[in-house]
Amino acid sequence: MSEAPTLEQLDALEREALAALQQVENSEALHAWRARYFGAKRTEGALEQLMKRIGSLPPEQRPAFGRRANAVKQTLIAAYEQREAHVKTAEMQAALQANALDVTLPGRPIAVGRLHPSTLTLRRIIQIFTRMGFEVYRSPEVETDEMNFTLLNMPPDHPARDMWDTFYTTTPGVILRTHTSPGQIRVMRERSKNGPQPLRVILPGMVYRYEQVTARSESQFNQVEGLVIGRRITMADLKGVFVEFARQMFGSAGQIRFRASYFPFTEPSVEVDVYLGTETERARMLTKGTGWLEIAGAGMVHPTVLRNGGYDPEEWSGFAFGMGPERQAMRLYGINDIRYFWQNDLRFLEQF
Ligand code: FA5
Repeated sequence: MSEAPTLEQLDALEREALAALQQVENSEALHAWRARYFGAKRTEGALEQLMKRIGSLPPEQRPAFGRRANAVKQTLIAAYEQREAHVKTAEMQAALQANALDVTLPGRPIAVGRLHPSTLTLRRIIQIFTRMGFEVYRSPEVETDEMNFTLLNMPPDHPARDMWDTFYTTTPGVILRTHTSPGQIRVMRERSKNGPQPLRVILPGMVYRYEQVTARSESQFNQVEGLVIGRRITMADLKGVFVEFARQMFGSAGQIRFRASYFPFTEPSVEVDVYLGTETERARMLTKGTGWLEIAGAGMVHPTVLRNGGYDPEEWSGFAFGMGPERQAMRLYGINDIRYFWQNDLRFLEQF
C-alpha cells in the first residue's frame, strides 16, 4: 500500500507549479509544464499521481483532500490559461516584428535600358521602307575587294576607288566594306534567276572608312542600301520614293533636294540633301553654311552592275541608294556632333 498523501503535499505542488509557470516564456516550455503537472498521452501528471493515492487516506479525511485537490486543479488550469494567452501574444508580436514590412519605404528604382539613337533611327527607316513593300536583307561587313569595288564597275586601279578610303585586312583581296553597295550584287545574284520581281530590298548595316573623323564624319557608321529592279523603273520612281520617305521621316517640313553627282555604279547619279536651315550655329556648322545636309547617294543602276548581278539591262532597269542613318539621327534629335554616337557616354545615351 502506498503512502497516504497529505494536504501539505498538495499545497507544495500548487506553489511549485505556479512558480514554474512564471518562468514559462514560450510554447515549448508551456507544453512541458502542462505535461509535468497534468500529464500527457503516456505519462501521468504530478496532480493525478497525488489524487490516485487518495484511497490510502482514512475515509473521513478523503472529502477534504478531494476538495483541496480539485481547488488546486482549478487554480492551476486558470493560471495555465492566463500564461498561455500571454505567451501566444508575445510570440505573435515577436513574429510580426521579425517580418516587419514598412510599406511607406520608397521603392528601389529600376534602371531602364534605352535604345541607341542609331538603332532608333534604323528602326524608323526600316519601318518606313517595309511599309512601302521593301524586304530587309543583310550582307557581310567583311567583304571581298571584288564585291566592294570591281563588280560595282570599279576595276582595280579605277580612280573612283579613291572616293572610299579603305581598311584592308592581312588577307589579300579581303577588306572591311566601305559601303553597303556590295549587298546589291549579292541580292541581285540571289534573286535574278529565281524569286519574285520586281525586286525591292533594303540592306542596313555597318560600314568602315579610313577617314578623318570630324563632327559630321565617322570612320564607322551605318548605311541603309536600297535597291529596286523592275521592267520599267525610272528616275521618277527614285524621286517619288525619296519624297515619301522624307515626308514620313522628317514630317511635312522635311524638305529634300536632289543634286547631280557621280557614282561609278549608277548613271545618272544624284545626292540627296535634307534641309536644316542656317538659323542656328549648329545647322550652319553641319551644313557648311548651305542649310543642306547630305543624307544619301543614289541613282539608276548602271547596266554593267545589272549585268554583274544577273539582270539583262535590255530588259530590266532599277534604282539604288545608300543613306546614312546617323546623319538623319542628327537631324531628328538635334545632335551636333557625330562622334557622340560611338563614345558610349551615358550622359548622351540616356537622353534617348
Ligand atoms: C556611298 O557610299 C554610295 N555607296 C551610296 C550609293 C548607293 C550611291 C547606291 C548610289 C547608289 P557616300 O560615300 O556618299 O556614298 O555615302 C552615302 C551616305 O552615307 C552619305 O550620304 C552620308 O549620309 C553617309 N556617310 C558617308 N560618309 C559618312 C561618314 N564618314 N560618317 C557618317 N555618315 C557618312
